[in-house]
Order: sequence, then C-alpha cells, then structure tokens
Amino acid sequence: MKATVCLPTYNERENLEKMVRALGTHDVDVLVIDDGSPDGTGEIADRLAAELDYVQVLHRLHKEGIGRAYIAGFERVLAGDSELVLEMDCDFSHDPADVPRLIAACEAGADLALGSRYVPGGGTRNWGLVRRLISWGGSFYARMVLGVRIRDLTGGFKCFRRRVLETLDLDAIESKGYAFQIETTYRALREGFRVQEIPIVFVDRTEGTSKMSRAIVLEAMLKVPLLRFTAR
Ligand SMILES: Nc1nc2c(ncn2[C@@H]2O[C@H](COP(=O)(O)OP(=O)(O)O)[C@@H](O)[C@H]2O)c(=O)[nH]1
Ligand SMILES: [Mg+2]
Repeated sequence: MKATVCLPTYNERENLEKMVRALGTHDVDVLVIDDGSPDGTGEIADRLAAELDYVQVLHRLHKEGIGRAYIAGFERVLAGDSELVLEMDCDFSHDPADVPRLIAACEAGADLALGSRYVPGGGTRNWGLVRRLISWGGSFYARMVLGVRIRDLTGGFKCFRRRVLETLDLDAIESKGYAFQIETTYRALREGFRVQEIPIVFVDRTEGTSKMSRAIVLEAMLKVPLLRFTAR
C-alpha cells in the first residue's frame, strides 16, 4: 500500500536531513510540514524536495502546534493517492526503522497502528523521571477517564488507513499538543475502527530541543474529560 509519512518540524535543522534520508530507505513518501522555523529548517526541506522525488514540503507561516500542522498535512496527503498516512516526530525519538512494522500492521488489518511505549516490548530510553511520569501518567489518566484499553494514548508515531482520516471530522479537532494524539485515537475507537498497539522503544532526542510546554500538558488534562462527554 502506498504510504506517506507526515513529518512536522519546528527548528529541526540538525535532524531533518538525516531523518528524510533514513526514511528514503523505506518505500514511503515524505511530507515535511514546517511552521516557518526560524532556524532554516524550511530551506533544508526545500533543498531536499528539489533533490529527492519522494519528498514534498508544506510551508505554514506560523507555529500553531503539532495538531494544526498535522491536519494541514493530512488534508494534503488525502488529496493524493496514499492509502496509509503516518505521523512521526523528526527528532529520532521515533526510529525510522520501525516504520515498516506500523505499515505491516495496517496491511494486516488494523485501521490505526500506534507505536506504543506501554505494551510489552515497548519502552522509553534516556528520559528523566519527570518526563516519564508526565507521559505514563498522561496515558493512564486518559485511559481511565475515557474508558479505553489503549496503553499509549499520547504517542505521536502512528499509521492511519486513509478511511480513518476521511471519517474523522478533521476540521472539528482543535487540540494542539498531546491532546491531538489522544483525540484522534479516541475518535477512531468511537467510530469503531480497529486500533492496534505495536511496541516501540522511544529514545529521547540528542539534537535540538523539545517544544513541550506546560500549556500542552494542561490542554491535554482539560481536554480528556471534555472528549469523554462530547466526542462522537
Ligand atoms: N510544524 C510544527 N511542528 C512542531 C510543532 N511543535 C513541535 N513540532 C514538531 O513535532 C515533533 C515533536 O515535537 P517535540 O518538541 O520533540 O515534542 P516532545 O517529543 O514531546 O518533546 C518534532 O518533529 C517537532 O519539530 C509546531 O508547532 N509545528
Ligand atoms: Mg521529541
């Protein structure tokens, strides 16, 4: 099945080229979604797109959070002919070598495959205690409030069959940070799609800096109970 990886970037100058070339060893297209990074990431993306025919770039003017970036990216990919649409961070926390396993899960029948840190075989590496607690605690909290069996609700390494994204009302999704990940998976479950967790080991970035903020965590905490009572 034809697959496109959506790669959102904000100041990923040190990581982008290496990531794009690593993805090029797998049979995927890549759409870089850059929110006007001041560090020149957008120009690197343009140079790669000119050189490599599997690469495209979507430039957005302002940093609006990963949720808005992904929705713009999904709309672009759905206008083409890819059957599978992937989400992935550009900082090597998600291993490009795991991409074929997510794709294989969808080819074998999953509608949405989640790279999961919290199923047997998965885990995190070199994250401090605080980040581990926020991440695991966030997934635990969301699982309890939403009443779902998914172990990793906040992860951002995913593979969607296009019908999932075509069914979800993307314009109605307002979540910007981790809440976006929780919301898309929860809505997919509510629509009756088959969601499967695939174990991955998440490694903390060594280049560049995280864009995680208190606002992103707070948004997720408030959004979860709202989703429980309002999402279709
Ligand atoms: N286009 C875009 N990408 C973003 C934005 N915020 C984060 N990213 C990208 O999303 C991915 C994950 O972000 P990161 O800061 O590593 O979050 P963390 O892994 O939770 O610490 C990276 O590829 C970032 O460059 C944004 O507002 N717009
Ligand atoms: Mg990261």
